[in-house]
Amino acid sequence: MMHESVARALNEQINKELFSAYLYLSMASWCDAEGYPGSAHWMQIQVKEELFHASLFHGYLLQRDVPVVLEAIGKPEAEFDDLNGVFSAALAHEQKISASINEIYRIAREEVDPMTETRLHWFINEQVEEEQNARDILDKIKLAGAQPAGLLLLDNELAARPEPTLTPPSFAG
Ligand code: OFO
Repeated sequence: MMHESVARALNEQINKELFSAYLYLSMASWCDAEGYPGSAHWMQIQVKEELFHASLFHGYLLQRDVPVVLEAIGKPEAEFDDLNGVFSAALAHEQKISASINEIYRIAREEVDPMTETRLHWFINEQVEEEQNARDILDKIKLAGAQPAGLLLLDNELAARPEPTLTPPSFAG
C-alpha cells in the first residue's frame, strides 16, 4: 500500500502538470498576440507534453489503486515584458517542477517505496530535457539581442517544433 505522504505528493504533481499546461497555454496566447507565431506553436506543443505528463501520474495512481484527488488549477501568469521574459518564466517554472519531482523522489525513498522511486526515473530524465529546451532558446534570444531580424529567425525556427510523439514509456503499459 502506498504511504499517504507519497500519494499526496503524486496527487499534487498531477495538479502541477496541469498547471504547467495552463501556463504554457497562457504563454502561447501572449506569443500569438505579440506577433511570434512560431513561439506560440512551440508553447502549444509544450501544452500537449504537460497534459501527457499529468496523464502519466494519473495512470500511475490508478495502477497502484490510490484514490485520485483533483484540486482546482491556479490562474497562470499572462503578462510578460518580452520574448526573453516568457522563456525566462518557462525556465524558472521547469526548475520548480524539477524540484517538485525531486522532492517526491525523496519522500518515496524515505517511505521505502521503490516502485514510485523507479517510476520517477523517467520524469527526472524528462526534466533535464525540459530545462535544457528553455535554456537553449534563451541562449538564442540573447544572441539575437534586440534585433527584430534575429528574433524573427528564431521564431521561424520554433515554428518547426514537431508534434510530440507522446508514446507512453514502457512502464505505462
Ligand atoms: Fe511536465 O514538465 Fe514541464 O512542467
